[in-house]
Amino acid sequence: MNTLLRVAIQKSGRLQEDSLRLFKESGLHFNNGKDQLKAQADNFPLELLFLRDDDIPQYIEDSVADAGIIGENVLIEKQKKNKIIMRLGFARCRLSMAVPRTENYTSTSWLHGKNIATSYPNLVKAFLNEKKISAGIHEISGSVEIAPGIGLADAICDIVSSGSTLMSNGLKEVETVMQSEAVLAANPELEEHKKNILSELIFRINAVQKAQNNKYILMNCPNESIEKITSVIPGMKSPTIMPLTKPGWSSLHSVVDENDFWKKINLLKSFGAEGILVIPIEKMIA
Ligand code: PRT
Ligand code: ZN
Repeated sequence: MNTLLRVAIQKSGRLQEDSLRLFKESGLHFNNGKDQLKAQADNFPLELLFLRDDDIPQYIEDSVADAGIIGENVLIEKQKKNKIIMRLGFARCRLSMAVPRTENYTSTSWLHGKNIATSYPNLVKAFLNEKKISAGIHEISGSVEIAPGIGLADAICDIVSSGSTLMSNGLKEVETVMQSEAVLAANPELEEHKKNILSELIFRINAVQKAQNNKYILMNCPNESIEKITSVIPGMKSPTIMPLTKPGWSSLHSVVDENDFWKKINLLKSFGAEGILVIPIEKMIA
């Protein structure tokens, strides 16, 4: 019986660094370098397999890998027996339709009867069906953005991040087909002991993600403001309050969500808080 959870990650490319960082932050340690085919953690029952991202859904379906990290765009395009376990928040991008800048595009009906070059034929087909558009799909595996320029297609459907690739190829983005980010996917029928390892991994990734979205915050405040400040930053249960040697003042410690941090800072200052320190949290378990 293989007692290791086998997790496939991209061998090289945009997903690799963040995937490895996620395992590292979750406390997993790998001895062998990433140049090999696989790497076994020496402090957790998990083995990494380094593969091309496009192959990962098939390997998961075939149980060669139990789980994997891939772009949602690839996962959905491949239509394999994979279940999304959690979104990972990196490699954010969108799959978009683009046409030559000079075209007068006003709605999806422009696409009717046109030829669309893409590496994502299934996703494009689904989009066209939903919009009730009949168009040709020309599948190509790379450099999709040059297709209109060389007369291969009228439009393209490709991954866009900053939009600069489209711009430098004389194209404009006209429709978003899907938003994507890296996801952890798994075979839906894992054996019990592998499910348990996956659960432990998910628990750790959650703790890391939660920590990244929160900051530890310390400040000095007049005692009469403690109640008001607590209502703004209640922390995980309630803030820690410690008296300062200066009479009438306390040190207040709490946790604040990164996203509304700046909004709250001004409020805290208006309540008389001083010497505010904000510190990153490494792991957070509620
Ligand atoms: O070799 P392998 O097959 O494993 O890798 P790959 O070349 O197929 O994939 P890779 O590493 O390029 O991308 C892996 C995943 O990263 C994709 O499936 C997406 O989920 C995600 N991702 C995020 C991106 C981008 N951002 C991105 N910008 N994938 C590709 N691009 C490309 C895009 O294809 C286009 O050529 O970047 C260009 C557009 O970028 P902008 O910034 O100019 O708009
Ligand atoms: Zn690929």
